[in-house]
Amino acid sequence: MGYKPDLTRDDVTPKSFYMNRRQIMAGAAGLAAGGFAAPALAQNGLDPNTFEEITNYNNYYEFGTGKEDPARYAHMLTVDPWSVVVDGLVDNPGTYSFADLTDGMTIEERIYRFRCVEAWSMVIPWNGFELNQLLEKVGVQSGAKYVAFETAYRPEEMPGVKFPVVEWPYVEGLRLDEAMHPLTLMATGLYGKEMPKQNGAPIRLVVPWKYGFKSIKSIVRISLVEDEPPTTWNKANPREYGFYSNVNPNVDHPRWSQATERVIGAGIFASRKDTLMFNGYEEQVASLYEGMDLSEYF
Ligand SMILES: Nc1nc2c(c(=O)[nH]1)N[C@H]1C(S)=C(S)[C@@H](COP(=O)(O)O)O[C@H]1N2
Ligand SMILES: [Mo]
Repeated sequence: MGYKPDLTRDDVTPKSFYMNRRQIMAGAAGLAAGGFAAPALAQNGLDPNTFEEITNYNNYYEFGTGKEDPARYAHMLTVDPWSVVVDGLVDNPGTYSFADLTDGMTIEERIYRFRCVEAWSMVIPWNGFELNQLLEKVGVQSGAKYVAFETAYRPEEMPGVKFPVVEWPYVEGLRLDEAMHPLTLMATGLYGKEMPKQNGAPIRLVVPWKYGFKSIKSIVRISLVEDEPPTTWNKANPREYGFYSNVNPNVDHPRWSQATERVIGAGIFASRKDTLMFNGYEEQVASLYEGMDLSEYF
C-alpha cells in the first residue's frame, strides 16, 4: 500500500476529485517502468458502481430491511456531533470526537469489491484510513486478541430498531491480525464526499475480503478484547453466519449458492459473475488463515 495521496474530507467536488484521481493514476501507470503498476493501480482494474447505485441499494437494518429503506430514512440520523468510545486493552482509552479520532490519519481512496452474503456485489470507491493507524494511535496492549465494534443505537432516529430483526445494537468483530491488515479500512466517505448516512456515516468499517455484514456502520464503540466478541448475525443464526465469514465461493450458504454473484447495476446482460476466493484478495489475506479449515471457519 505504498501510494498514499493526502486527501482530506474537504477535497473539492466529488466528481472532479474522482476524475482527477483517476487521471493522476493513469499518468502514474504511464510513467512506471516495465509496465509495473503502482500498488494503488491494482485496484483500478475495477469499474466502480455509480454514486446513485451505491447510495440507493443498501443494507442498514436500523432503518428498515428493504434495500431502499436506508436511502429513505437514514437522513434522521444525527452524525454531528459524533463520538466514539475506545476502551478495553488500550493505552489511551476514552471518548474521542470524530475530529480527534481521525486527527493525523492518512485519508486515501480505496476502490474495493464489496460482496454481500446475499450474493450481490458492487465496486465502491471508499475514502478512509487503515484501521491499523487508529490502533497504533490508541495503543493496543499485549493481552488484546480481538477488536469489537458497536453501531449507534438510537430508537428516536432509527425507525428500524423497533423491530427485533436482530439484537440491537449491531455489533461486529475482527481478530487482531485481521484488524491490523492494510486492506482493513475505517471509511469516512465515498466518491470523495463525506460518508452518506445510508452507507454508515460518519465512520464505518470496510473489510473487503469478508461478506458485507462484517463491515459495520456508524461506529460508536471500538473495544480491544481478549476473547472472540459476539457478532450480530452469528448471534441471530449461528448455523448460517460465522465469526470469520470470509468470502468463499466453495462454501455455500445453507439456503443458496455462493459460487456466483449478481452485479448491481450491470443490467440484463452480464448480470452475474463468478465469486472470487476472499473476494479477489486471496493473495493479500490467505496467509492470515493458514492452518485453518476454511470450510469450517465460515
Ligand atoms: N449497523 C449496521 N451495519 C451494517 C448493516 C446493518 O444492517 N447495520 N448491514 C451490513 C450488510 S449485510 C451489508 S451488505 C453492508 C452494506 O453496506 P452498504 O449499504 O454501504 O453497501 O453493511 C453492513 N453493515
Ligand atoms: Mo450483506
